[in-house]
Amino acid sequence: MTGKSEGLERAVEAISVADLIVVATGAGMSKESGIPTFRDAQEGLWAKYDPQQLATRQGFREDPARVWGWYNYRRGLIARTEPHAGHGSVARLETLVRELVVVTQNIDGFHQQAGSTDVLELHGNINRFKCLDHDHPIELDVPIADCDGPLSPPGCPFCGSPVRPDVVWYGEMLPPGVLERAERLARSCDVMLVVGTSGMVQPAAGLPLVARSSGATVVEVNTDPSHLTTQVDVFLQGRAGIVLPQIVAGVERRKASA
Ligand code: BV8
Repeated sequence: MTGKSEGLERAVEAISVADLIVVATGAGMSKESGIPTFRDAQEGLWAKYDPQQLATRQGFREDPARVWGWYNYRRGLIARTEPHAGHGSVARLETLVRELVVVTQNIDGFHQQAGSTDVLELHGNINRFKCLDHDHPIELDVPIADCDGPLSPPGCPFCGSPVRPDVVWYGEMLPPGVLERAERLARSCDVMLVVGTSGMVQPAAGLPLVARSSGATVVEVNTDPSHLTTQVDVFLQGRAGIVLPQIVAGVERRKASA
């Protein structure tokens, strides 16, 4: 690991000459938008539940109203806030380099909202829906209910089974082709910028290691050391909303002086 300014310079240098950059983000990327991370204690009446119990098929089958109510609550949080400067910096960086793909574990859609044009959602999207039993895509508008508690999910218009969010729950496989594309990108990128992930959830947590072993420079931005930190090239300790604009400013300075 290196000192902060030395690390920042090294990251800017690697990014400035890269052909392909992958920006791999986790829940910490949206923390400064006011969205609690998975490791944060849950708030309010959800405090007594473990997200890893709620974000499961079994949890939904056991108590559809509890899980559907939790996703409705989270949809409300996301709808009431917006992407922050860090998301905007990732979108800006895309315009400064040859090719940049965002590979996110987040389901909030903030990268797209901030202007990133190539976003691979490993774990789906909270505002997309399907039915539990047959994955029928649910095109109808699913309004955010003004309640913070349990809520019964609507029935699928095709088969009647409960509607669920189109997200990847624990114990579920990632959508076909998504992991394959993510691994292809990890193997071929020149730089992987890993932002706001504890590196605990597989298979997402394996991607930085694939990138590094394939010769990429791996740069991590996190407020705290993560499960990945000992295996990255550069660790920039700090908030995404502060460090990412610093990286982009450095890349812009290099481009201006080139
Ligand atoms: C799979 C969508 C094959 C839903 C999510 C036993 C049985 C079954 C499975 C497993 C098992 N053991 C292991 C597994 C595999 C399991 C897994 O990895 N479990 C872990 C917990 C041990 N994985 C799976 O099940 C995956 N599927 O493997 O299929 C399979 C199938 C069956 C059996 C075996 C294998 C599917 C995983 C997907 C789960 N769905 N999300 C929803 O969101 O509701 S994951 C969920 O956690 C979110 O997507 C979140 O993004 C993600 C990961 O967490 P992080 O993003 O890293 O967030 P976290 O809170 O952990 O950390 C935040 C970080 O940000 C911290 O480091 C913090 O310091 C930092 N930070 C905070 N603020 C800031 C910041 N950084 C920068 N700036 C800041 N301001």
